[in-house]
Amino acid sequence: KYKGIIFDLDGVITDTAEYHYLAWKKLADELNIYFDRKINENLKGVSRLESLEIILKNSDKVFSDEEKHYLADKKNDYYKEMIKKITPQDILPGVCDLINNLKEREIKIAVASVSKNAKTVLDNLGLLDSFDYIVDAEKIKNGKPDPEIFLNAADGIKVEPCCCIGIEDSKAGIEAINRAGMLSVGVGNPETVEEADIILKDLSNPSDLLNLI
Ligand code: G16
Ligand code: MG
Repeated sequence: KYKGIIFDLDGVITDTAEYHYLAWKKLADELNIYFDRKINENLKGVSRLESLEIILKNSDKVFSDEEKHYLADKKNDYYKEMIKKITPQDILPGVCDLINNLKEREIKIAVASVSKNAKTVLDNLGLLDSFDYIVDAEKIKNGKPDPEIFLNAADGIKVEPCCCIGIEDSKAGIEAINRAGMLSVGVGNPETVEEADIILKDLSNPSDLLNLI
């Protein structure tokens, strides 16, 4: 039934979700703004500027657009420094097996990430040429939870949305997959992905997913 699988990047293929958290935490600490892992769950899958807006809700100060761009750039500098160290060893357990199995079965695979750093991360992981299609911030107008990014990915691999499975670790991402009319698979924090059709701890056992196809 399913002919295409669309992977989120941060938190699904590799643990860059942790680096995003650490970079935001560093910025928030510098600004003396309260920020913790619970708040961070709402930032997953959300664009850089929207993430900053969520963090600034815990500050009484008013920031101009110019200041907001400066702060977002600063967070990105911290993040870019962290992702320099990424190597193929940072691919999460089971992901390579899964990719190889899907290719053998001629299932199309895509990446859907709103990150402007997606291609750099995939390149450092050695996965830039492993996918049939990649959609990142450049190709879309609306971020998750809008379904646009997943619909763009389905179009890119030429599979009807109803024949696609989307895999996500974020609340916004699961909503985007559901709204795109795809089967949603949530990994990671079960509360964050509670709206998913299927919830897995991680992808370390590829047959969890292969059994759905
Ligand atoms: C990712 C992360 C988000 C991040 C966003 C933008 O989305 O989950 O936390 O804010 O990208 O990233 P950047 O600042 O690098 O453009 P996704 O869709 O890969 O989960
Ligand atoms: Mg993610």
